[in-house]
Formats: sequence, C-alpha cells, structure tokens
Amino acid sequence: MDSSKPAKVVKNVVEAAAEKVTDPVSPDVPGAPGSAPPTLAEPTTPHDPLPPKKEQGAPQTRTPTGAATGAPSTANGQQGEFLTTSQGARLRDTDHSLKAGPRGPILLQDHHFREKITHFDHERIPERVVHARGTGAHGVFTGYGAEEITRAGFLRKGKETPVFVRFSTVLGSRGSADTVRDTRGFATKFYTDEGTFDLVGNNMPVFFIQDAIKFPDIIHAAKPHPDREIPQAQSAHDTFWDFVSLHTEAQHHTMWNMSDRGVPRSFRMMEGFGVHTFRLVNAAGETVLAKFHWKPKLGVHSLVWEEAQLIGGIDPDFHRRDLYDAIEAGAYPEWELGLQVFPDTPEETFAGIDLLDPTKIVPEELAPVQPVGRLVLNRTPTNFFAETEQVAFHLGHLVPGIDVTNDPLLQGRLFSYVDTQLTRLGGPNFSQIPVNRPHAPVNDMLRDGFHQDAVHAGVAPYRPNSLDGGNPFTAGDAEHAFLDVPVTVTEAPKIRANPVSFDDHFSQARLFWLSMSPTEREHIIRAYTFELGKCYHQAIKERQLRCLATIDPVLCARVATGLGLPAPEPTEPPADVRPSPALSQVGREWPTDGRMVGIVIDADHDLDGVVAVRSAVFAAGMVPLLIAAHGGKVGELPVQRTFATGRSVELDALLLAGAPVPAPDALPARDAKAGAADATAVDPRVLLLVQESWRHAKAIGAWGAGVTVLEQAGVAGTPGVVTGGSATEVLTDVQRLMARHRVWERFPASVS
Ligand code: HDE
Repeated sequence: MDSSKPAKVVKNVVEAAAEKVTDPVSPDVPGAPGSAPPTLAEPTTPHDPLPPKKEQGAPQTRTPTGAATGAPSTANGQQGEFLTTSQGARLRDTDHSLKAGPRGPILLQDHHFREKITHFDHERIPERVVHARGTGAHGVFTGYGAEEITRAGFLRKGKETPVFVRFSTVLGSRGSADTVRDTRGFATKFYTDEGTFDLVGNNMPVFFIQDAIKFPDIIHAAKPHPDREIPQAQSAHDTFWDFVSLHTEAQHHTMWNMSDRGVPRSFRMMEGFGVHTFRLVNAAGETVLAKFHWKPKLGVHSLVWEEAQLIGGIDPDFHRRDLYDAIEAGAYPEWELGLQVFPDTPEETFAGIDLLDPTKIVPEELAPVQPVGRLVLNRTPTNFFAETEQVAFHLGHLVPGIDVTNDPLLQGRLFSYVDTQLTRLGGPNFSQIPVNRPHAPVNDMLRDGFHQDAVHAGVAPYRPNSLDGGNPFTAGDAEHAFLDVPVTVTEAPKIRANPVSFDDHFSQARLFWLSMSPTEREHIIRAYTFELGKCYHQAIKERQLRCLATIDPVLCARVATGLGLPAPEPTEPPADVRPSPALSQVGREWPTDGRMVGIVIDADHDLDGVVAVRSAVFAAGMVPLLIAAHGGKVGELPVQRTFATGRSVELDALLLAGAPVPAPDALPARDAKAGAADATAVDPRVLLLVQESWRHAKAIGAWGAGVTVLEQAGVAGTPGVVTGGSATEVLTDVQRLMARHRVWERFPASVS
C-alpha cells in the first residue's frame, strides 16, 4: 500500500491519520471508518485528501497494457484540495442549482448540476447473475516449488505474486445477508509475470450439475420464485427442492450445502476447491491431472444454524466485517494451496473415480493434498466498487503450465465468464479496469471498443505485418508461451450425452454422510428438516425423502419424522462406501487468531483484572470487546458494546468480569419477567448474552462476581463453562476451548 503524504496538509488531521487511529473510545479495536478521527467542527481549511487507512491496499498503478508506472496507488484516487468538475475546474458551490432567481426553475445551462445528477443516475451496474454478494481482499502468494508437475512460474519456490481474492455467496442479491445457508465462492486472481491466472473456486469440492448447459436450470430453481421474488438468498423453498429431487446429480452437492459447510463462521475458516480437474504440464511437456485445494490455517469452522439466522438480522455484513476487521487487527487470513495429483491416463479416472465428473471428490486418504504455496491476505480494498465489484474472473485466464480438461462443466464456464462481463462491465475492455490489469506486458492486437483506456501505437494490429516491423511476435517454449496440451480427442459421434460413469448420483453423498461426526450428522438432519419444512408442497418433500432413503435410511427416517411424513424405502440399496475422515471438521485444535472475545464489565468489580485480560486477549492475537451498561468509559476502560448494542452472535467466547444490575434502559416489562424487581438481579440482556452463547456451544468464562451471573443464567458447572481465581487464568482455559471451536460436549448427539 502506498501512504505517501499529500503535498498540502492540515497538520492535526493528516498527521493523526498517519498514526494508528486513536479514538479514545475504541483504541486498537478494528472498524474505524476513516484514517483519522473526525473533528467535532466541520473542517474548513483546504488540504489534500486523507490517506487511506493503514490496512487498505489498492491495485498497483499499471498502464492498461500492464506496465508498472511507479505512481503510488493513491494516484488512482481523487486529487487536490478543492472540489472540481470532472474536468478539473474548481467549483464554488455544490449545494444550490443555478436557478432563475431563488424561487425560479433550474436553468438548462447548469452544467455542474447536469454532470452531477447524470453521473449519479448511472452509478449502478448490473450485479453478477450469480455470486452477486461478495467481499474482496488483496494479498500475496508465495510458491513452495512444484517444477516437477507444472512449469507455472508463480509456483516456483519463494516466488511472490500479488493476488486479489473475492469471496461470495451464490444465490443472494448484492445486498443480501452474509450468513445464509449457501455455497461460498472463493475466487483468486494471481497477477503473475506470465499473465493473470484466475482460480475461480468454491468452498465445496463438488457442484450441482455435471454439464454447464444445466446452469441456468439450477440457478433459476434456486433463485427467488419469479412471481413474488421470495425467498431471498436461500434454498429453503419449493423450486429448489423440486429441481434437485428430480435432477439427482445435485444430491451430493446438496448434502454439502446442508452440512455445516453451508454456514461458515468466517471466510477465513473455509476451505476452497477448484472443483474441476485441471491438466498441468511441466517444462519437459509431461502432464498430470490435478485438483486445487485451499487449506485454511485457522481450520474449517461453522456457525450454528440459529446463530446464522440471528446474524442475518443483527449484522447482515457479518462475513465481510469479519474479514476486514481481522486484516485491520493484523490477524491476516492464511491458506495453503495444495494439489491432488493424478496420472494423466486416457481414461481420466483415479481409483475408479471419474476425474471429469464435477459431482465427485477424490478422498484425501486416496490422494493426499500436496502443499505448493501459501496465500496471505493482508490488505483490504480502498474502494469496494472499483475493486471488489469490478474484478472480473475467468477460467480462461490461464498461465503456461496450467491447462483445462474436458470436464463438461469447466468447458461451459470457459464461455460464460467473458460473456457475462460484457454486460456487467459494459464492453470488451474490462481487463483494463485497474483491478483487472495484468502485471505482465500485454500486446494482444485487440482494439477500440467502449472504455478503451490504452492508446495503442502503430498502424498494423494484425499478423503477419511488416509495417509495425512484424510486432507482435509469437513466442515458443523458451519465451514461456502458453501450451495448449495436444491431448488426443477421441473419435466419437457428435452426441448430447454423458459418460455412463456420471450416472452414479448417490454413492458420494453417502460417503460424505458416513464421514461426519455424530454432531455434524445431527446438524445435517436439522438442515434438511428445516429446508424441506419450508417447502409448501408435500410431493416435493416426499420426492426428496426418496433421495435421502437411497443415501442413508437413518438420515431419511429422522428427516421424515421432523416433516411428519412416512420414511420411504430406498429404491436401490445404499452404496457400500468407505468414509473419508478428512471431510469432518471437528475433533482437532486450531489457532484462534482474530477471534472475538466479549467481556462483560461493571464499575464495581475487578477492573484491574479486566485491564489484564484485555491485554492478554490482544497479545493472543484476538480482539476483546468490552460490554457494559453504557457507552464511553467504565473507570478508565473504553467500552465497545453496551447491553443495547451487543449481542452474543458477534462473539466467539464470553467472559464475565462483573455482575451488572439492570441498567436504566432495560425494558421494564422484560425486567419484571426476568426478576428485575430484585435489586441483586443481573441485567436481563447479560443473561441473554450468556444463555445464547451457551446454546451456540461457545466457551464461557467467569471469575469473581461473574460467577453469580453463571448461576443466575442456569449454566454454572456445565461443559465449556469455566471459572477461576483470576481473569487471565480463566482466559487461558477459555482459549483452549476456543481452539476446538465449539463445546459440542454440551449437547450429546442423538445420532451415532
Ligand atoms: Fe460460476 N459464474 N459458473 N461457478 N462462479 C460466475 O461470472 C458459471 C461454477 C464461481 O467473485 C459468473 O463474473 C457457469 C462452478 C465463482 O466474481 C458467471 C457455470 C464454480 C464466481 C458464472 C458455473 C463457480 C462465479 C457470474 C456452470 C466453482 C464469482 C459473474 C458451468 C468451481 C466470481 C461472473 C467473482 C461467477 C457462470 C459454475 C464459481 C455467470 C455457466 C462449478 C466463485 O459467468
């Protein structure tokens, strides 16, 4: 990031921005909107724009044809201390239109008014037809070395490549909630020296359909009903289950969606998958088939369903806030890129699994994931629209060493991703938008079109030519040319059909189910019961139950009970499959970087202990939020949340340092129910914090007066609720519990 100082500055404002934000109320807690705290009075002394926040980055300043300019990234943004027209003429007034007298009509000659309003009228562009809701971040990828399998330069040992990553949901509109049950997109743009490589994947390794021609069908079924345009951003409705119960190749992906993977705790805690099989080629021209995996440093974690639903209302921006806040707090999200590598045989299968079928995985126990590099996200965007909204991914953005296969889903995507940008970004020059500009020299002979930013020289954008001295020349192996691997295309009739192996729609859905822990299975049962319970028509529920019967009779019976329907018999015997323990996300310990720890305090109890625990939470790489009866300060301690603004769902763990009595703004009616007439009672919203955290299987800790709160909430002595003599001692125990993510022992599973 560039933070070069503007030429003319007003000392107090801009110098404060160069420091870490020091708003007295929230020192060191992420989320401040700007790079300097505002002054109470409106600033009136002209100065240059404030620099971006410390953690913000922006695309490098490259020319439309990939040359580095050396200019700071702030050169892309607004300049100078005065308001101007789009042509740079300084303006004296932007509050009043030019009128025929104070009470008269606006004059047509008001060029400033017309420019301002016309531009505003056209500020919106079409949202993405899928994956409209998303969040991005900049980072760096470092290769570990993979020369034996691919010549891709960005995977060379120690090679660093800038990246931009966009995470997304699939179904919802641009303004929809983050925590809906859905698949998440995980798209990475590597700005390599050999051209841009886009890895456009998901947080699930399989897809609903095997052939791209079905994509409009599944998306039309999953999006809101076309007559009433509900429900938004979710699959719990009739058209979705109508389609997937008829089109049974979707059943494996549906199982992933109904699992905890459908409600990630954070983008930082998701795996990513390229889904398709790619063909890699090394410098000697040897090929392998491979699948891409992203493995998160923090492990794979999820929300619980009630929590996800509450967050949808309380903080619909939960995932994007989490990503930005973590980066701002220095808890940089990290993944390892890994490859499952398979011999490139004519059958294109491995262990009997068809590698061209995107509804199938290859269990990691059969083909281990080999790490080939590390991704660190360390900068948030400076401008959401310019970067996250305008970034344009495409499967055809390939680099030498990585080629495609005949997976029929992949093949269709090769067409779709350029096509969609033409409408969305207004023409064929979208690769010249700053966030899309390659970091490699571009000489493509493509010319003109809307929004052409390049000023091409020469007279001969054609080949062969002699008038431009023959430029551009084609490259060979020595010059790192892209290689379309000359695979043999089998002689076969032109036909609309799938290979027979694609007909197995159920065995891997069963494999996934059998690989889950009892707790995860219980969540899957509840997810199916919820989703089908939201369908209107019984025929659709019954049809999906038949699919479940073929996957697993216990799953089917439990969901049927919840729906109040009989469990059908399987139409074919459930497949005999071996589970893949790697698919389960529970039972291990993971780092707690960037986790949120809420600390309930009051003025009467152990503020020294709170000071110590707050520092210890920061020192452990987590973020403490002090929660009290009122904002401002309690003693010398700054308060981030009050009982009115705080809610358990934004916390990963809860600590109780005090036992606050009902605050003046507690609702009298609720207080009465909660026993507030008793002067020793705890504020009912604190009890809600505790009980909700408990229900969502979060670690809870208390010391001193806090212990009485546990008793009043009725959770004292239960699993994952710890007490101790000092604040820091309790934190140590709570952090240990957080490393396992949730306290599932609190809720013995009802399935085995
Ligand atoms: Fe996409 N997909 N997709 N998709 N997809 C788009 O491209 C499409 C598929 C994925 O953050 C669109 O620029 C077809 C699989 C992600 O900008 C569009 C098919 C996987 C993103 C499109 C698929 C994905 C998209 C919409 C069936 C996982 C968001 C806007 C063959 C491997 C990228 C856009 C971002 C976006 C088409 C299937 C992932 C319309 C036709 C499988 C992460 O081009």
